[in-house]
Amino acid sequence: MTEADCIFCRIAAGTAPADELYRDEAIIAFRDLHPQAPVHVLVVPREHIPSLLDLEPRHAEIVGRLHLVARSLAERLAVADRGYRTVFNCGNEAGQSVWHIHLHLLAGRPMGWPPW
Ligand code: IU
Repeated sequence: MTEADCIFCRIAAGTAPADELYRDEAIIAFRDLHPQAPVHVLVVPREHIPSLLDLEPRHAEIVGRLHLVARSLAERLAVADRGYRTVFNCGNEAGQSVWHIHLHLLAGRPMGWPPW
């Protein structure tokens, strides 16, 4: 998988469509194409990092910023008070299907634990 083939790199570059909610120099956020909750947003670094296993110490700030953007979107979408869930899936058994890290922001319905 090269960056040219990566759907999230293409969305970040503006060459693939997405229902975008946020964009800055390092992060984009857009609604998930197959939402699993009334609010389901993906918060994505523009840098192509295939998996959490590829994180390096230099990524510490961007990973923290993904959570700050998720919180700000939860507030903007008026779900922060009820509660929301953030999830990174890492690897096949965790259900990762797009190999460019992304933080799921899910909200708008009660959620069970543990996840299946
Ligand atoms: P996962 O954690 O890698 O499984 O999450 C990938 C998500 O990306 C999944 O929820 C898909 O519905 C979503 N998605 C998308 O929003 N737009 C796309 O073009 C593709 C996947 I491909």
